[in-house]
Amino acid sequence: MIVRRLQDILNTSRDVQTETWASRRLLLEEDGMGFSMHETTIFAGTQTHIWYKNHLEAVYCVGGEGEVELIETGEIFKIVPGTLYALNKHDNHYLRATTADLKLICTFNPPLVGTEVHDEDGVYATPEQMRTAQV
Ligand code: 9YT
Repeated sequence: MIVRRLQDILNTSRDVQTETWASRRLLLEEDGMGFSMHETTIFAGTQTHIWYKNHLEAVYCVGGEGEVELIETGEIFKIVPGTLYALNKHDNHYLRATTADLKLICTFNPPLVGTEVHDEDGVYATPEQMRTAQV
């Protein structure tokens, strides 16, 4: 059994930060679960372009306030605690935290390998690309 606490991974390679978010990667591919699970904070007042062409992601909001805008249709979905959204169609979108940091629990299939961050199109590299190129 794996038992891991947030405090154990802060300031390690499992603690990945960009200008708009911090992702604490509690489970990764190497843990062998078939998915990864992260505690993610989206910083208030920011917008992130996301397009997971190589992954499915489900996101459950546990704090804060924000919205997802689907780029193809312009639809906007409010995200508050208790909201789940699943990117079952590899949806191209903007994620915004509005008045307060958004606190999210995120799962990825296939699991992230480690230090993935979005490329210029909002995409995370495939596990194979991560392993071979060390993106
Ligand atoms: C919701 C979302 O995709 N935010 C960006 C960070 C990502 N969740 C991650 O790598 O943990």
